[in-house]
Amino acid sequence: MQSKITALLAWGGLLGLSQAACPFADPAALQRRDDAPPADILEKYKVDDSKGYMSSDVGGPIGDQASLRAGGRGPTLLEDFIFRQKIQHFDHERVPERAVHARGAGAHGTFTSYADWSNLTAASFLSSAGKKTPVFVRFSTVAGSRGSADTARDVHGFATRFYTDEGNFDIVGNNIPVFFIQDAIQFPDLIHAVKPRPDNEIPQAATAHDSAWDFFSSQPSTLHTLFWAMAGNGIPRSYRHMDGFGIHTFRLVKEDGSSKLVKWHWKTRQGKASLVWEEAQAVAGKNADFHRQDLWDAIESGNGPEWELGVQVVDEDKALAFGFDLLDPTKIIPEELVPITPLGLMKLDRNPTNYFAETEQIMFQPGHVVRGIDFSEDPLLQGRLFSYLDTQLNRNGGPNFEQLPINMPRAPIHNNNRDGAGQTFIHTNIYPYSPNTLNKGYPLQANQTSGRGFFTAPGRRVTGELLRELSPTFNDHWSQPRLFYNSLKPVEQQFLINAIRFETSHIRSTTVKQNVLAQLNRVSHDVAVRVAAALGLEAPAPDDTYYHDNKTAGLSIFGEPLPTIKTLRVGVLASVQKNSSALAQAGRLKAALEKDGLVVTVVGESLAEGVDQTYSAADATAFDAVIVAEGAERLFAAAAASSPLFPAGRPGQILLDAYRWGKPVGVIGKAEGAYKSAGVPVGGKGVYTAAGVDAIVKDLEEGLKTFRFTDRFPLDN
Ligand code: HDE
Repeated sequence: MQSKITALLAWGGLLGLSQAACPFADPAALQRRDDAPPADILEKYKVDDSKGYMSSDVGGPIGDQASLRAGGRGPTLLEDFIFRQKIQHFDHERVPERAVHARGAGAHGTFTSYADWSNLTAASFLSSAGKKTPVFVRFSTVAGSRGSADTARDVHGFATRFYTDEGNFDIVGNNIPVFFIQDAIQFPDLIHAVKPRPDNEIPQAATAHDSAWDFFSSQPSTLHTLFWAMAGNGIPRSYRHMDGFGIHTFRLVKEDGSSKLVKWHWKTRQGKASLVWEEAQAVAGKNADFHRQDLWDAIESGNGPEWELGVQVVDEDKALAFGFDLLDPTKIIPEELVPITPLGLMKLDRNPTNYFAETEQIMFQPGHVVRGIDFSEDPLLQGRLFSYLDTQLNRNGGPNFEQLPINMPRAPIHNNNRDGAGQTFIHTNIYPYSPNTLNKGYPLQANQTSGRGFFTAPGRRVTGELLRELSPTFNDHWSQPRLFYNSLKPVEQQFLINAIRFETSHIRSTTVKQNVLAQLNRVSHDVAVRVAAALGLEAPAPDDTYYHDNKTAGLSIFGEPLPTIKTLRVGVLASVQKNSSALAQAGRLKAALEKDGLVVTVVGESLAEGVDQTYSAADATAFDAVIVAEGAERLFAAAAASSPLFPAGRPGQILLDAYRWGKPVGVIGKAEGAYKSAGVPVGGKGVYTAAGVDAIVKDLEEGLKTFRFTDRFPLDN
């Protein structure tokens, strides 16, 4: 009897749904805005399966490894509720994946305000120095489906939820500060054009096809974003090595109602870094989870990434002062014109406990704003304010998705919204309407002066005739892509051109190719000529209406040294069989590099002690730098290619690929032979030789700051 009682108690705990566990168990709390629910709502919903008996969804103990049948060889019975419940739940395990941004990864963290920003906004999470707000961030690619590879060339989502003490605030941004279109009504067209072909669903997570470039070249507002995506921003080294942007102009509103126009920026503290395209394609095959893994590992190792949140602030009457319209989401405000005011720091330091419950079910909306933050009339933003709510209804199958633990605000909720599928609140108020007298008028109406309510910035004035067209202030699609191109280093311009060549070489239609060249030519004759050469077509004559020589700082990715090399990954190639002292040296090298926060993998022929990975599995895609330990160079020799333990030539291939992709490489000991047999030219920048461990560590760490040695990549001229 005693043991039965213990077991019952255990089941109650397992389900995690006891009275004490409900965050709103105390109905009186619902009546008072100042009585916030517990900070860590998620903890209350965690289910610990490490003890107790298996139970059905309604709590009775069950065994579920065989279905109930009539006789050992007979049919399964309809009465088998255990079978039905298990299979039925499985059949409904999926919700629709996101229509865009389906592939992603997320993490928890904290945002800390640097100061009291009441000179800018009434937002409570920015109201004092050191104020901390929990956040969840989801990074993503746009075009690919949920199972697509992380390193597809794409715009990357950077969506942040602040669980502020005055409700949830989402910055649903990207890693590129501009967008393809200016009016939300064109979004389905854009996405239909970039998604795979409707007949055969090819290609997955790629824009290298006719329809994408047909749309891009017919809709020149896409050019600016396209240029960013074709440069390193489309293939970041990791989510940690990219900036984020809110893109649209928003408003910050002060207590007194005055407002300013702002653009949100997330600046990475890890430094910006990008893959190179040949590498990104190889990574997609070797490790489709490359970015997801990187974020997870960095957080698990205690090196969670950080971003500084900042704003560019512009007076309300200056929306047209810069030669373009601040309501046009295809434009940046160069930082020389309006510098960024840093507001606070975000650190991600906790991985999700359950991918589906947290990362998949978080439902961001640009419409999730808090007091002190207001929208602008940007027509892209205006459309998004409808779309995200609508899509969440579709994904969740009902209106109660904000009650899911990952979506639930850390502020009390009181309103007259009722019922619907999956309602989890047990409302005690039997007068769910306003105005009322029977519930003493509760919940009260909040506004600017009572209840710290929302208020629309009084600075917003809307007048005008009804028209179905964009303002002529949105018409220049070519000056800013040119500004972007001018601001890149020559090798980055080359990468951009190589990317456009790659993409456009997949186009079959000559008309589309010609249209692409015509648009590129409006941005830059140089780009058009160089792309046309690869397509075997003539570039049109210069079309110089929008040509200029302006540049802006801070857009370059390659060539800026990284502020930190912590968590970058080094592969140390050693030979177990032929030279055990190489393994000992690899161990010393590993210890020295790990002291500086690098992640080191020692590669050997087999998983002997001291070896982390075998040549049969290791690959240059997994390393930011490769070092060959003394004696291992023999592995590179042709004779070693016949080793039964790994595919022909693997060790040399790892060194060569690392070199080809611009990474620092080094050899300890007899370097020349090793480099020669791998096919790596000796003596260039970032190609190190050293007598011992100490000497190589210094060189290598310098090399990792440089990250990529871009002089290894040929330029057109
Ligand atoms: Fe989105 N977008 N979007 N988007 N977007 C979605 O919402 C949409 C746009 C962005 O990690 C969807 O929950 C329209 C700009 C991110 O969960 C959907 C328009 C920017 C994410 C949707 C845009 C973004 C989404 C799909 C044109 C950068 C992933 C599932 C007006 C500022 C968020 C979902 C996450 C997701 C619609 C344009 C960023 C369908 C109609 C501009 C980071 O609602």
